Amino acid sequence: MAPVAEKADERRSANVSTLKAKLLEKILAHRPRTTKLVKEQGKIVIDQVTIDQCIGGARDIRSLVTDISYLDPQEGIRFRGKTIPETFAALPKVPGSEYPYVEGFWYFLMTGDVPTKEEALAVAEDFKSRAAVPRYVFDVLRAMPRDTHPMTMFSAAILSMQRESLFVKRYNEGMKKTEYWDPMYEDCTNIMARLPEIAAYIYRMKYKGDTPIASNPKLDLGGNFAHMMGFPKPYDDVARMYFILHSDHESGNVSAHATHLVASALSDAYYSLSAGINGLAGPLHGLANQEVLSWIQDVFKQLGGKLPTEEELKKFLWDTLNSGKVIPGYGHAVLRKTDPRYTSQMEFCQKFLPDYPMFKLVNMIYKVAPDILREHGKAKNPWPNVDAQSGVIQWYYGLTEYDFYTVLFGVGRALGVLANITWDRALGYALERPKSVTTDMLEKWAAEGGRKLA
Ligand code: NMX
Ligand code: MLT
Repeated sequence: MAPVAEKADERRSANVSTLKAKLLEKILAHRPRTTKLVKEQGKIVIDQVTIDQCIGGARDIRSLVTDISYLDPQEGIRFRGKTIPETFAALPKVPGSEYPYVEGFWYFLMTGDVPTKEEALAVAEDFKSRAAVPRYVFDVLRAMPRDTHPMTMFSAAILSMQRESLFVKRYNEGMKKTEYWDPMYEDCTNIMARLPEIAAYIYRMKYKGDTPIASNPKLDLGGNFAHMMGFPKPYDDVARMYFILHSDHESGNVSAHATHLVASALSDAYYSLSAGINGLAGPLHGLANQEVLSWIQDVFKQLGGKLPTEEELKKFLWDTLNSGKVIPGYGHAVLRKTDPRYTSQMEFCQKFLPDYPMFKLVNMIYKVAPDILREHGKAKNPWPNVDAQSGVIQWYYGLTEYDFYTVLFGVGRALGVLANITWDRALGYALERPKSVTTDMLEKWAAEGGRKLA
């Protein structure tokens, strides 16, 4: 039996999507820039590496390239040059909604151009033609113990589809390097089209008595996701907002970097995204949104379900820090101000759930936590990140199974990392292979005042 992606590819072969045609145009225009940089300006120095960066997680070392998003420490993320409010304002909106088509956002991330409504709708149609999840994926999920973490299920489901890879098929047949992007794009689009149903299936199977809801192909990605999750409006808007906000955070974060690293070995998009999702599952990364909710629940539990006073909250924060734990949802490796993704969700809450006690508590934490973190004296950034706010919205709309929150992050993050690895192949980015050194070497170079560069 031919893999599902192959069949879908045949169906579409006569009808190259406008997105793919635009992408090719962009790739052809971009390639000479990369070639010139490497061939003519390749030895120009743009950074240096210190011992603390070497031991300390390569923080801030400029050694990755992406044009899909850029994270400024003060301003926050820009997707393709646009801030979050600019992005939401520019993209075509789903009828009856204030939020854009996720499919239009995919077009935007891939090409850098804001799509027209027709172009966004063409992507939505293209996604629908690719959306059928192979049956065996559900069998894989069903074979796992029900108490398996949903991120493990999500990653395994993605990996299980690896036999569908068109990149592998074309690679084995033999293709030119300049063609790599094409089957990569196909794999990435096939995956993106299927993730909402896979995520919703995990949710309904694990938490809702094994009652999956069939996809409604009339709906856009966000609307269909809300439908398959079983949540009424305005959860469709929550999904659209959430997926777009979580999509991309330049290339150095763990999920983007892991995806890029694995893809750099010419591993296909299934292997690569599964790796990225595994990175997202760590508590210092995407899992923090689940941690925030369980931590907030603890605050309520300890205080008999009522909102704490400022003093009680301060004590709770100090108790958390003094027990050796981090304040989840606070701090960031790059940002040095409140994450604009936090602000965007806060504005949503102010509009739709201003009096919700959990939102009030999140605001109280925002008021006291930065000063406490400053006094604590460790975190370089005392301000909240995206995860400090996101769970509250989910909880309000009935998604209280917080173990699932990182899967939502993962569906959104796939938009960014899949667009990135398509471009990696388009621009022929190399196998990633940094050089390691030994502790003896570091000690020797430290004693000499630095490594002597030839
Ligand atoms: N609470 C307590 N301590 C903190 C916090 C925090 N929220 N943030 C940083 N620190 C500590 C950190 O553990 C480190 O301690 P030590 O020297 O003992 O190892 C010290 O401050 C310096 O860390 P930074 O350089 O400020 O942060 P780094 O770049 O290493 O890590 C995070 C960034 C985001 C991992 C870190 O701020 C953190 O652990 N935050 C809480 C978890 C979280 O919210 N993660 C989500 C990140 C966003 N996302 O979605 O991925
Ligand atoms: C992300 O969205 O990936 C997180 O904020 C972590 C990061 O950027 O390092």
